[in-house]
Amino acid sequence: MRAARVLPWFLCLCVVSRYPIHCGAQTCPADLQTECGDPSSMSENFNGPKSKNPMSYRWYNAEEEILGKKMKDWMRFSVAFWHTFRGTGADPFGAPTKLWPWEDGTNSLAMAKRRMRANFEFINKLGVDRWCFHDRDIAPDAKTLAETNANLDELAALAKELQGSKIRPLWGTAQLFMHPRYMHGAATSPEVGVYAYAAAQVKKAMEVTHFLGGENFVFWGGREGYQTLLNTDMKRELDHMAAFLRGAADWKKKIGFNGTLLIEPKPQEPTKHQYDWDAATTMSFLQKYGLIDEFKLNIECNHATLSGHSCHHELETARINGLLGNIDANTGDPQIGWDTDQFLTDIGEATLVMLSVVRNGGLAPGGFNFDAKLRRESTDVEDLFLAHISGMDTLARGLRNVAKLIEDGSLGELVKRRYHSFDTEFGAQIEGGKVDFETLEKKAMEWGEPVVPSGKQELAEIIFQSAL
Ligand code: XUL
Ligand code: CO
Repeated sequence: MRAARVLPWFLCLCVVSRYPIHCGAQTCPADLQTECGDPSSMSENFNGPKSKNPMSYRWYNAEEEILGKKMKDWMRFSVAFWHTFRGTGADPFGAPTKLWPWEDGTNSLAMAKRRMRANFEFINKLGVDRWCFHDRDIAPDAKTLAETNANLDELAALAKELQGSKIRPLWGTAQLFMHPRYMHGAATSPEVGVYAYAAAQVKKAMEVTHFLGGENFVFWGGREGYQTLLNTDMKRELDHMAAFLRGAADWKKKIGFNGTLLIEPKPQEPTKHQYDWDAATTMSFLQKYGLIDEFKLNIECNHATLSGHSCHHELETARINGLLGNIDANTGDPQIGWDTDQFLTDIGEATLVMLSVVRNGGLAPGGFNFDAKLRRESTDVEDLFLAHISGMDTLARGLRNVAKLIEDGSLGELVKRRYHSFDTEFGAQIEGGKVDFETLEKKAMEWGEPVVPSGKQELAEIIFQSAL
């Protein structure tokens, strides 16, 4: 029997890895009949920065309090099912490279269940409490929508059982870009049947997310955009997208789902121009269509750099407008122009990201979703652990750096000083919108040529660097 042949694979990992993690307890064996064991987690595996064991956390100490919150509550880490369990390493030039021991090469329901068990064993061992999924990653498509929904229900029931009382989806979403029916878009497809199908898919995916206790629901407009304006009525498509999102917000209320609805901006790929280009474009769309109170943003760092911004810029744009809901934690490659979805390993970048998170007072009910994948050439099961540990440690180190910057106070002081001239009675009147141009002209005449202070950028950079 195949199920019997698929050994508890993480047990195998314990044997083959050079870096033993907690190997005693195996959690949910691939054999569907066997009960799940007691999961042993790595989250207590904090060995500190001097550790030479890459299978331990050096900076992430889940229970440690930093800036008034436990690290785990600042971070709210989540594993992305699609990268970690559906990523094959295939690219336009080559075949899959990741032949995980639990995969049988089929897209069957039984395989989907085995994969789901692998997912929860991984999450438990990593010691995180959250996961993210697309409907179609976790359950196979069938011939009809009704049959596909039935598959999804089966997988949702299994996921609920495996989640136990601790694990929840950070967010769920509907995959509206892979199937050929969505080639012109989903909500922005010119074909009304596709619009209806997409709505039905979102409706069901939201119900499943709600059933699993999910905290957010994401809309990434995979193919909501255009390849050429010559064949596209942009206004009509944007109107359709707004109507679609309105319908989703209404459905959320109807089913009593309290999760946050999140839009994930991305400028291009797969389309040449995606409508949710960046945080500012998405915000203006939401404002125009009266949807601004129904949605927040899920900022992805690699998407930010594709749009010509830094991740910090996108986070701050979302934050200062009360729209920072979640972060898809990843990074791109400065020499590659597409969405490489790499785990974030740059400490400076992580510190800037955490600066926004701390200023936001945290992300809850959002968190950090590792929308990141192993490189094509990384093919060992232990690489999945190493990648997540490295990503978690990098952000944890960023948080520790932010604590240092706040404790030191000189960066905050430098910024405060920069606007010092507005910290006056007259400045306050301007900021309160109470000063007209005639009064300003009078002042300009009276004051004469202003003395303009230095921007102190180099000093700001020195202060920042000293915290890393
Ligand atoms: C694609 C991307 C997606 C969304 C979810 O670039 O980021 O994985 O996060 O659909
Ligand atoms: Co993403």
